[in-house]
Amino acid sequence: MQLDFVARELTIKLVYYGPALSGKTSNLQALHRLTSDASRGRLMTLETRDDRTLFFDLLPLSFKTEGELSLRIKLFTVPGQVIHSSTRRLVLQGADGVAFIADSQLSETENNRVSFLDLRQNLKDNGLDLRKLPLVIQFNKRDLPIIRADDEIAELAKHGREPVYKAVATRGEGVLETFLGLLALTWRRLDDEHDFSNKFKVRSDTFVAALARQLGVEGDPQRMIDAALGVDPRSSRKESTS
Ligand SMILES: Nc1nc2c(ncn2[C@@H]2O[C@H](COP(=O)(O)OP(=O)(O)OP(=O)(O)O)[C@@H](O)[C@H]2O)c(=O)[nH]1
Ligand SMILES: [Mg+2]
Repeated sequence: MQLDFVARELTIKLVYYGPALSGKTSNLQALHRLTSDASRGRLMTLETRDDRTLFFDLLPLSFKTEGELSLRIKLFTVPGQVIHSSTRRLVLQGADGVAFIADSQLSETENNRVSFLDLRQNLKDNGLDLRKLPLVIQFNKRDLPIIRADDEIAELAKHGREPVYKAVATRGEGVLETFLGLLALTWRRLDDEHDFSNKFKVRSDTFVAALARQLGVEGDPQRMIDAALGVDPRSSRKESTS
């Protein structure tokens, strides 16, 4: 998070993390397609011909809030391939929230697990604690045939500490839900810590809905956020028992 108090401009950083080919870049591409140009900047991607992100993708978004605050959001993806660990660590620096994009295919279960451990380690190396960071989980590729069952994901969500969304990123399904859920969670955390809504006269309860409207989101943003399984993104995360 960066705050320019004089310009009244807040910049927050959200990172899409996960194993190789889970659909992180596809999420940003879908967000870019689904939003109007008024608030979104250019999507910058750098990949090889077979869809592998080499460094990172970046989608900048900017908003004028109802109060006196300008908000800039920088959405990053990390490169999922195992060899790019140091790049992932670099991209994670200063992250305010993370969306973990898991691949629903049964064959990818182990890769998801390894990537989640890698996230925890890279956060730690950056002085961040996974248990304290705003985090949502997306199970992507729900359209493929051999995937983890809905029941199993519901069960995981019930016992986990993070809101869980299901998605088909290539069709844009679940993409706005995941983004708005992460934004709601992250805003809540920052506002609790820094009292931005009071300082800048921003209405906290309608904050995410107002931003969603500026993004040109069709449909009810609140219902999209509520599509989460498990923990409600608008409430605090359950305290860790481990
Ligand atoms: N069937 C299906 N394919 C998907 C879905 N999401 C992404 N893909 C495909 O999976 C491949 C990898 O998607 P990317 O978005 O590039 O994956 P990534 O997570 O950015 O991969 P890295 O950059 O290597 O970490 C592409 O061929 C996508 O078209 C989905 O929901 N369903
Ligand atoms: Mg990518």
